[in-house]
Amino acid sequence: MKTSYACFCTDIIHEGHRNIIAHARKLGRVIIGAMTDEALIRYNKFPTIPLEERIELYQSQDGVDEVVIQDNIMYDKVIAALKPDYVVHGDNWKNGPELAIRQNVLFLLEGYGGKLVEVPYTYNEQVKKMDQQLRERLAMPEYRRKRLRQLIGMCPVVKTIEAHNGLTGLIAEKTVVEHDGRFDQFDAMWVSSLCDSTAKGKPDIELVDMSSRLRTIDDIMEVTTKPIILDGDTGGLTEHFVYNVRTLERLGVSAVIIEDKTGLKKNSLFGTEVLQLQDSVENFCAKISAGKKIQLTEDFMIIARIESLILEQGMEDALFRAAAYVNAGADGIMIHSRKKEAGEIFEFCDRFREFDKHTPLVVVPTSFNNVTEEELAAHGVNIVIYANQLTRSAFPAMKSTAEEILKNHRALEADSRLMPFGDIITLIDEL
Ligand code: SPV
Ligand code: MG
Repeated sequence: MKTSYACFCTDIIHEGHRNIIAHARKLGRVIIGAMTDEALIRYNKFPTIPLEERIELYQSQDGVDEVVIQDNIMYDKVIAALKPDYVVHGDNWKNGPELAIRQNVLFLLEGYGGKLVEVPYTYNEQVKKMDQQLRERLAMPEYRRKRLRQLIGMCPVVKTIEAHNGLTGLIAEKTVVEHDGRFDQFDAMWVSSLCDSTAKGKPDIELVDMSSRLRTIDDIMEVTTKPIILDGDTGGLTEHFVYNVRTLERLGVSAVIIEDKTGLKKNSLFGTEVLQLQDSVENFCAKISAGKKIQLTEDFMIIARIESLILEQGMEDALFRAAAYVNAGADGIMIHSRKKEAGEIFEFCDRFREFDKHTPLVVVPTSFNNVTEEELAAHGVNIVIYANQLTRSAFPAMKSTAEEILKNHRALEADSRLMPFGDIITLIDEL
């Protein structure tokens, strides 16, 4: 008997999937591949049910004979193992990054005379509604909040990009690339104090107050599902910080990072060029502990950010503080540096890992931008934050366009650099 294979990356079964199963059934014995979480999250939405439940779900469908695990987006391993006579897939993978998967399948099938069968993609009101419901579920506070911890457990590094409004949130949410046969997307979003302030035309000195920051978070949450890490600046007064922890946790924010500075906070990238004061270890530990005591879920994370290297207080001070902050209850440590090379970050991480194997480490490679995620992961880093690159790329583009229009007294000359409006609105979901 012939065999047909289809890979599923879904948490729900709708008409489209049933249609694929029915087609596969006509061709032979039906084997369904269940994509592992680790493979799934590099190009699809985060799963809302565990792999075991997905396997059961697929297995329970009429017409399915067997379910196997597929642990890579590319089909090499699974096709080598099964040598199916047919691979069945929807016909909606002929454009964009997914085209590479189609080519991979065609190439592999050609090797032994297997065939690709493409089924017209089913998209109707009911399928649309089910897709939307799934997305809504991912956006719910109780699902979104815990996702950062889940990702830390699943990914070599949690790739995080800055977002400061709905549009940048959508870019963080939806950008998927295929490069050299590998898919990638961001895992989480960073609501930067620098970029949130800059977007409002304000300096990054804790001037933009929490109500305004919450407004930004809400705008992002409205249109995204990925977890959010808030740049909480110094956390403010401990008496205020505890209220903010409660609010953030309730909203479904996954983590707040607070930095050990006090007084008028300036952006770290100024380093010692401006007056900046580091908080005492005792005060900062008390703030962390107060925040941890007030939170209600196991999900929410308070991450302590150490400014010792920025303020040239030395490696020993940074490591001493790291141990103290973890002891005070910090769920993670962010170590910051404004050196061009990652040497001091590597040293900190290596030495930190000598006495703490598990507490997540966070870095922001803005100055030391030649370092790769793989190198950072090899030194024990868990979360990498690209903290300001979207803002810094958008600003010069907008400024040049404004100048071009002024110079020419019309918009034609600027046009070649503009994205057609039709492309922008494809980003935006309609209900
Ligand atoms: C931010 O993005 O606001 C940060 C990171 O705090 S940095 O600008 O590098 O200090
Ligand atoms: Mg900041």
